[in-house]
Amino acid sequence: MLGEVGPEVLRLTAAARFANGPVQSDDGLHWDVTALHRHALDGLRTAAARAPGGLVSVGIDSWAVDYGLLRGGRLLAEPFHYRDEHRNEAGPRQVHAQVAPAELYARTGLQFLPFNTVYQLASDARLADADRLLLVPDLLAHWLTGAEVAERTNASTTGLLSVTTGAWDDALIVSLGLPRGLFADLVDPGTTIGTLLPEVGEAVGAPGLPVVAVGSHDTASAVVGVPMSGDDAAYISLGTWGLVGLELDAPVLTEAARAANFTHEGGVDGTIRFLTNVMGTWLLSETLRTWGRDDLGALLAAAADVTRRVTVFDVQDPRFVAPGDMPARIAAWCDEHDVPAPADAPSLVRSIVESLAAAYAAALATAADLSGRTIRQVHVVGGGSQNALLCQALADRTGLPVVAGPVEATALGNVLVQGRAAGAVRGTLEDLRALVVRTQDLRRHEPRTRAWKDAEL
Ligand code: LFR
Repeated sequence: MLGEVGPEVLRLTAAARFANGPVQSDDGLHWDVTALHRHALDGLRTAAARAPGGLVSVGIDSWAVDYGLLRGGRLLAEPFHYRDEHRNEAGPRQVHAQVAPAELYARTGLQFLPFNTVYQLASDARLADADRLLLVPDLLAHWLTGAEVAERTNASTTGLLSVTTGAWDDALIVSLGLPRGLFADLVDPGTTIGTLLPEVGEAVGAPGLPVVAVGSHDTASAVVGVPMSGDDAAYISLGTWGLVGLELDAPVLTEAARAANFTHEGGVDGTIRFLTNVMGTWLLSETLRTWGRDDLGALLAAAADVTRRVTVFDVQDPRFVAPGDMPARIAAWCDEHDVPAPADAPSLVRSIVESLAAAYAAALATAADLSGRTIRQVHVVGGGSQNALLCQALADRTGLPVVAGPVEATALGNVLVQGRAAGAVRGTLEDLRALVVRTQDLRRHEPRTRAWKDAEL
């Protein structure tokens, strides 16, 4: 994405878009990070050619938890993909035999997800050969600059960072038998990581371009781009996941928070994202992939016209995490729970939408309970904010206004942090968000009383 940032300007244009699917190998599900790198360089070249006065900097964000292992600066193999049913079984067992879940939570504040880096490492045979671990954005930054750093917001998703100090938890790393030297020095968003290596700068037409750390965890950047103010707003960063929560400045490390699986991820400017991972648009995209269709808009329009009540199922059931035939998995869930499975495509899509909205409403209520905050407004950002049926269902179920947008909150949060580092904009997160409000298209959904009760079976 090419971004333009100034005191009254915040604009994005897409320089390149490309698919980023999983690749199945004998040893598990992988990312094709080599292809990602190539596409990123192509995009950078396009962006450099289009930027009127040239590029000022580049910042990288991606999904969290996954990593490349290196030896002597070289990648050992394509990184594993966290949505691997089988690889995720052994890790938690092994780690919990060494450190109890309650202690892990007290030290790191991280929710239990079987694919947290700490669990993936426990069953990664390649670890013995590695001398460095870099999370995906840090790996790309390494290829651009030669530097090896660990950007702090993303490092917080490894399960190895202290929630109280924000530093690597050395004692935990040692008690899990991990080599401390694997982990690079931490940097904060806004720091310059380095400049493009001469051959890279040449290839993309931007010699000497600084690479600036941003909230390199996509959710960290997305939450910078949430147009909220005050402490009564909640957010849902809605992409493949629905990340539902609040921004806090102090952790809530209670047993209730652990039981509810609420996490404390590191945010930009030392903030804490107190949230839980709920299923997101993954359920819809895998359903469409199974059907061989790409007309989500038409399906959602048909789903909006469904007047029959539909089944609300548990979108958090672990069977929905790995890639596969979601319509069949939903039908199996309904069978097992003795409720009618949706009979046709529009009903199935409506059932997914109502089930997601119900899960988000429940997570929002839990966030309010655990934190003692009152939520008066919900922001939905990311690709899923374009799903008006879902945003309206959420307003109806929570009884709260839902503000939808911006769609590209992550890219906006990324360029805002770069813009601030370059001195093009100034201020706190509140100031950056006010700029989002002044410049971006937002849509408001008012709650309709009891409408959802007519939709649910
Ligand atoms: C969203 C996200 C979530 C993280 C999941 C796996 O894209 O980054 O925040 O829990 O992907 O990394």
